[in-house]
Amino acid sequence: MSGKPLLVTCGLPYTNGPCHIGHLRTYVPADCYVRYMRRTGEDVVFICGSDNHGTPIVISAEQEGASPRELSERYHRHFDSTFRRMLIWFDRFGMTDDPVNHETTRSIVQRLLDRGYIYARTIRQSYCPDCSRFLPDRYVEGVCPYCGAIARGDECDQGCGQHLEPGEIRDAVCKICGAKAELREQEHYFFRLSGFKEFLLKYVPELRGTANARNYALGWVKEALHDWCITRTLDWGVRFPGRDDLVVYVWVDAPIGYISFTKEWAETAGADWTEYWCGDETRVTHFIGGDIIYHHCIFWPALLAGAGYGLPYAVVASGMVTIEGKKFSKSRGYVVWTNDDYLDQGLPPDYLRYYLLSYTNHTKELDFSWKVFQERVNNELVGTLGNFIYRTMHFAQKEFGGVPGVPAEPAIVEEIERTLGAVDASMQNYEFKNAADTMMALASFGNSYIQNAAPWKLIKQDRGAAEQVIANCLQIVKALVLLFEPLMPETAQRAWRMLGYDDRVADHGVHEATTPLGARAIAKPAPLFAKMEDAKIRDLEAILAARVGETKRMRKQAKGTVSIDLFSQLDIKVGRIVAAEPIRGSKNLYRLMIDLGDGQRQIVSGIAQFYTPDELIGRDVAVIANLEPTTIFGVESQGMILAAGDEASLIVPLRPVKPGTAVR
Ligand code: B3M
Ligand code: ZN
Repeated sequence: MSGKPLLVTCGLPYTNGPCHIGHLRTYVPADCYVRYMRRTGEDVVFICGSDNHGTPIVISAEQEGASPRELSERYHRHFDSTFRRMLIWFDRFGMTDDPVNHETTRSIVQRLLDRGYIYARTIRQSYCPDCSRFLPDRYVEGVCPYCGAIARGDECDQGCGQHLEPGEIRDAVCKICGAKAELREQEHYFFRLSGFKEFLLKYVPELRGTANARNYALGWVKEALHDWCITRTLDWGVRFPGRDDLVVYVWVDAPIGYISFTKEWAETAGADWTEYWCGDETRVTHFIGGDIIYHHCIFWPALLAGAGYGLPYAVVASGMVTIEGKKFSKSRGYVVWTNDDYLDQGLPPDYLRYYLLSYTNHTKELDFSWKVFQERVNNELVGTLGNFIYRTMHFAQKEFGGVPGVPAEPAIVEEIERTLGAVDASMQNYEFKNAADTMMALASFGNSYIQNAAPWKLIKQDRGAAEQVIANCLQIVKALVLLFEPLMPETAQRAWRMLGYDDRVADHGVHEATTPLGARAIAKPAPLFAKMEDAKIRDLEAILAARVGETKRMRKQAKGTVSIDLFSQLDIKVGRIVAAEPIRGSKNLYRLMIDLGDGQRQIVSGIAQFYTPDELIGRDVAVIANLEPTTIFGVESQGMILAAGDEASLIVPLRPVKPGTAVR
């Protein structure tokens, strides 16, 4: 334990969609870590909030006919209450659109401007001539310049995953009206990330947290660091100082939210926020999804360093979630919604918390499946942990009316101490699965011990010996309850009550696991966990299957229609046939030369059986001009002419138009 208080944060959820199991994969372990650290005596503040800015929220709001603020408030409340239901309890859950964050962001940006870390540069950026507006981020769609996949303006989300700077995307199309975007000049502001290479080469290797965060980040720092454009032409967001037409990029004010929410918390708690964020050594620990390592290990520390703040101490990055072995996808229906699919089905938060924490290592991919969920609940929670606690307490209550006043034997205390040490090492290293497994191993140990010692037989010959056995078992129960509290707080509290305590288990340190319980009466115990029945699991599986089937059907139907965006990506023009000649070796093909206004194209077309070259030359026809070139009979074809029916009736303009005129 170092002198400084610990500040733990979780990545901020965007306020444009509900909470799902993918979110929980980060928040549940963070909450578990916070609870555990508190129980070792650390002073911990746990901070999060909703991320309200950025184009996806503006676009979602536009689609719903709400304002971005209204949409944000709605989802903010949703996340706040859902986290509480999942027993993820933040000390402060703020909003990035709140005044404190506007002020803090502007003051940090101003400081970076003053220090020369932010500079202005005129860039060419996508602009929609029809909407008369610049098109930031997701307002444009086009082709990734790195891999050729269809991408959105700020990220190649379906291809190589590259972050795209404004103006980088090719063949950009306006998301609002579908018009071809043009490039226009505008003055923007850049963060001089390239100037932080030396700093990051030193900082990143020393960063605490999980190795995946460090390793990925270091690889990227070694490759190249580009300056980031940190302004956007939007109304929604934090105004860039001195510019009415620009807001800062969402990835600037979102992490600054961590500071703002700490300030908000400190204000009500009567604490000093600078203790957490300023000075050489902070204990700021960020829990994030593995997809935002770049932002947290590279961009954010550079921003903090530039502005003169303390630097994050640790970054803990979780692996992705898959659903029944399939890639997590909201649009394909492979998603488990925290409320609809889990909590509102009457399932206890603790079961899901346990699953998420114990399924696999924190940095690995986690598959969620209802079958595995059932197995873990029934075998581990009901069969091992619940069973041991119940049989111990049942026997103690029935035979002794409660906890006998005998202390546990040294061998038992040692076993508990070994467990405490191993759990602590795992927790300190963010290895939640190992911690959970170690705890469960203590429950298994308890089960074997009580089975072998068989106090129900022993009591018939030697009541004192049976009393000792059950005192030993009760000590293990106490240890288990204290240890499992960070994972399953609700169940642990219930078990604590059953042990005859009337205060909060969370107010007790884990080191109390070995202190004697003291003689006390206990009431008749009740089982802590309930088995997941096959019928219930089938219902839950059916909900998921129905959603996947439903979205599949919707996607199939959608095959019949094409979005205006997609259509407008086709470059259809009127072209004049200026030459036509047969291709050697083929009965059907002509090599056509087509005038498209801006030059000639060679197109191979299968119409030789229906027209003579003379019938074709001089004709105007509809041409798809941006089809990927292909080679037919050894001749390159750079487009396609349109024709109807079995006899290739050519599509020709009714009234004369110039070659190159767009078909719309
Ligand atoms: N709002 C969500 C994400 O990309 C984003 C996190 C911000 S953390 C400062 O996972
Ligand atoms: Zn790409």
